[in-house]
Amino acid sequence: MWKLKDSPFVKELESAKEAIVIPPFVSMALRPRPGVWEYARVNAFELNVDNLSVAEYLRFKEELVDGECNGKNVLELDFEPFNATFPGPTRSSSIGNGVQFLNRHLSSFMFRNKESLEPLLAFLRAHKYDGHAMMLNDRIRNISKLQSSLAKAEEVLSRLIPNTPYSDFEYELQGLGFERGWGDTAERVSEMVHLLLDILQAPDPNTLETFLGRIPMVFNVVVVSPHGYFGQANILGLPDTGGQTIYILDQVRALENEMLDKIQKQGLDVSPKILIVTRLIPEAKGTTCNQRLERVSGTEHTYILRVTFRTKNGILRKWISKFDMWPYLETFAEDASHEIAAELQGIPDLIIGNYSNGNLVATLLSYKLGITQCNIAHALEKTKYPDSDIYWKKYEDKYHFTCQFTADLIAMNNADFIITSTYQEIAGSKNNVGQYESYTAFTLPGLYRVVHGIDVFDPKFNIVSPGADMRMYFPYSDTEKRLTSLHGSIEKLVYGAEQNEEHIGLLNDRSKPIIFSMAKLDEVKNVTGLVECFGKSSKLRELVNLVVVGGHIDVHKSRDKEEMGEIEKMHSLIEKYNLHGQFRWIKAQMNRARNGELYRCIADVKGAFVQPAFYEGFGLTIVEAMSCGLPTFATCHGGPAEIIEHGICGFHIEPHHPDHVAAMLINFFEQCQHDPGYWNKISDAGFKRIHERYTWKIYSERLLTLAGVYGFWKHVSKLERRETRRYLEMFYILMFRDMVSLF
Ligand code: UDP
Ligand code: LCN
Repeated sequence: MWKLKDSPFVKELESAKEAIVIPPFVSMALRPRPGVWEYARVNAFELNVDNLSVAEYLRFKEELVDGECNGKNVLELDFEPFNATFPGPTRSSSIGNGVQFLNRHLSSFMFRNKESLEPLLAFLRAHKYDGHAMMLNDRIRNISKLQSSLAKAEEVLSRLIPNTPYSDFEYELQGLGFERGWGDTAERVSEMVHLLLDILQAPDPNTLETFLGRIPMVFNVVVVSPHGYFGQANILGLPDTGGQTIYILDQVRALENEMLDKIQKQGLDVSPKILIVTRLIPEAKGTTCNQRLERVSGTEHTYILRVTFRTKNGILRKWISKFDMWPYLETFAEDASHEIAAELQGIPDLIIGNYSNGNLVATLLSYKLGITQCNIAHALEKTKYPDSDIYWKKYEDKYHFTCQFTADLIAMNNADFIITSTYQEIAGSKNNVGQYESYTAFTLPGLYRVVHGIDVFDPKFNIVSPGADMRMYFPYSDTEKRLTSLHGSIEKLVYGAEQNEEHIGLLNDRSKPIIFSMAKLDEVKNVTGLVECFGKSSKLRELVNLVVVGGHIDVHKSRDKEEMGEIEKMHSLIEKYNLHGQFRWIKAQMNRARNGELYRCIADVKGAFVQPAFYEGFGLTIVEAMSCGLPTFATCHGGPAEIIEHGICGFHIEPHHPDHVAAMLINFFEQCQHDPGYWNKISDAGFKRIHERYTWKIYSERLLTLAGVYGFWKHVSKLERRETRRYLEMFYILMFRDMVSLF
């Protein structure tokens, strides 16, 4: 028998992500696969279906907002025409691998004949550091000469033993037209020479990527992260200060090591420099955020450079929320450009923005200085707050999302490349919309309508996942490295009888494993949801204890409204479910070394880590816990769904169904009771997963290769995107400036 549910129409409906009902019409946004959208309208009276254009759909959607949509001449933003002639991949599975696509496409295009190789030659000849030529000198003026010189160099090098230092044959190569930058030994120079000869003969995208990745192009890097308290001590748990800060501090260490290694291997004697540009906060609350310059520990050439926020009325002295920063950023960027120039005695080669505010500043700087721009979002707020675009007015006072989404559009379209921690960040999954994808088409009624905001197929997107600092987050079984001197203080933290501002609650039965969670006490992190789920399940409470780290215990110590609400909720849950004896709440912990050991101590008692957020951009705590060998249960909404392979190296949980979460935890701990090998199996697989995919070493190698490749293509092709930048400039001046003037 024919069933309605098997009909093509119902199949289509299954891909609907949104439906708007304004009788007699039902308009739908259909998403047959990640990154691909179609729009349709059903007339429920006449039972017919029409396709809609994106603009028609958005116009219909605007009708939800009283009267706002009636304005006929709404500003429509459309970035599609700028990229229309530039192909992108079409398969959803290729999203996030932009560099590969770009190399394949552009190498076939560029290497059609000898003339089309000229830009490569110009690029190699333009290479300089501090005014000194690198790679090629004036003796090589055309491709034929380059080819013949390479052949001669090959001959010279073949006569040398592989580890002959560059200085021994520098003079001879210089005579052939080569300068430093090819390698530090005969062996490495000869590898580079072969790579280039191969490219000139028969270009292959992988060879091209290896060659470009090796050319020393990045010596000075600027990383921008204006919000929160950016420092190295006493900052975690302060407002707006979490994973992003950790990410950047780990990132710059890894990047410096990789740059030093690369520079040395290419035979150069150059010191790189990395500057993290952030806000200087005069009232720094016991942190170093009032210092202009601070060296990053564990590095030689990396500094935090702080620049004040100022207006015509003077310097802003206090911390302000990331949601209120928009009016300060243009002046901040201007001031920062002078400070950067003073520190570097030149301009950076690469600028990396972080989060919406940092990416906007990176945009202003890259526009001004003409340098390669990389964006990192960490988390885009749009997907965190459902309908924050269409109902923007509801959120405006508290969050100023109009500024944020406008800044996001400008920054993501200006960036040369964007790196994300996961695929889902770009294009979601089969059923969930990606963070960037949510900018494809949306409307801010009364302000503007975006018909093509960003294309997730754009080859600027690349997945480069972060890791965890292995000096701190290593497996519990690595007994020799264990920080046993911290065990006394951890013991007190978890089991100590004292009830104070640092910790409350007791664990009466120490023989039980511990479920552990650590996060900022924001609503979206849903730590209170985990406590409630535990409180409600007598079976789970029988099997395990619960320990959570986060926020303040004393509500009067908090300065953050959202956190205050969560603190009060936590206290009331303790009473409501009478958690005494089975639950411990520890305030936010700032000592990362001890936090690493804490994860391992939880592993010692065969516990598990639970990350119950309603939404998590990436989730560094998950990588940390798994690095320590702690079996991990994490939200299926956002990045964790990708870090963990469900049932193999951890588990996905659905925070909206706490009963299921409890059942999964019960099932896990019961299984561990019957078969203690099960815990080890998940623990080992978790560690293996991180080791293979989520390390800072893999990250920094990749990031530098991308900087090289995008820098090259920007130089030699139309990727400079001048027309897009002009359009963005107008949008910035006419729209964004106006918005921030209303603060
Ligand atoms: N963290 C910490 N102490 C706390 C809470 C969090 O050291 O009390 C650290 C945690 O170890 C992790 C980071 O802060 O390195 C949080 O990053 P994540 O990506 O999990 O979330 P975010 O806070 O960035 O949303
Ligand atoms: C911000 C977040 O919200 C987290 O999900 C990430 O792990 C963190 O930044 C680092 O990228």
